[in-house]
Amino acid sequence: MSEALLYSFRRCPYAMRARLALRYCGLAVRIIEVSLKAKPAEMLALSPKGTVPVLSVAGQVIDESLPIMQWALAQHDPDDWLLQGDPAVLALIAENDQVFKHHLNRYKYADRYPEHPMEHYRAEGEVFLQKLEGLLTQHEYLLAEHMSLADAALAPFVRQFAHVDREWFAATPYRRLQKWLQRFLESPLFIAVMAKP
Ligand SMILES: N[C@@H](CCC(=O)N[C@@H](CS)C(=O)NCC(=O)O)C(=O)O
Repeated sequence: MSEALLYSFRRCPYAMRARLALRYCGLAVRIIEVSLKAKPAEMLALSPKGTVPVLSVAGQVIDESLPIMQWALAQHDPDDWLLQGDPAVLALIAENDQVFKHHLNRYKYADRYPEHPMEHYRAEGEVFLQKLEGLLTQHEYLLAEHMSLADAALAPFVRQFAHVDREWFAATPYRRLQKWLQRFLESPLFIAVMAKP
């Protein structure tokens, strides 16, 4: 197989989750850090829509983060991140991507959405945090006793939400979620994918 390339942006949560899965599966991938203000022509030639991450491997281009993760796990999934195809994994990721992400954007950039105060958007996003806290009362990780695709796909977004106001997040009653996030942030996998190029 020719060298796999990932066009990435270090702080983008979608690119983060793609890097997590690619590193976890153990395939050698060259990461190309791009400037979102000046995207490389080679990346746009592969994927004109201009979002990161973009994976180019063996003549194939995958330009959405979740399919990149699924491609990686199809190559190698030593710790059963796919949870043997449990549909709860994709359902939780869909809720994250379609609902929680929407509230996260409004909370993070509340000044751009002056129809409501920041607390309003935060409370909307908090509904999902409550759901995750409930899941963590059942298992050590979101859907199992070990990390899965769901944890890797959601954690970069929960991290962003928590970091908008760290003191607020630390003061919430979501003790299990706080511990889950902390464990993720301190994991060798996350630290490795966040290393500066
Ligand atoms: N649905 C896409 C979303 C990717 C996305 O929106 N990435 C952002 C960065 S976090 C981006 O590239 N935005 C284009 C830009 O800012 O020009 C995926 O899952 O890969």
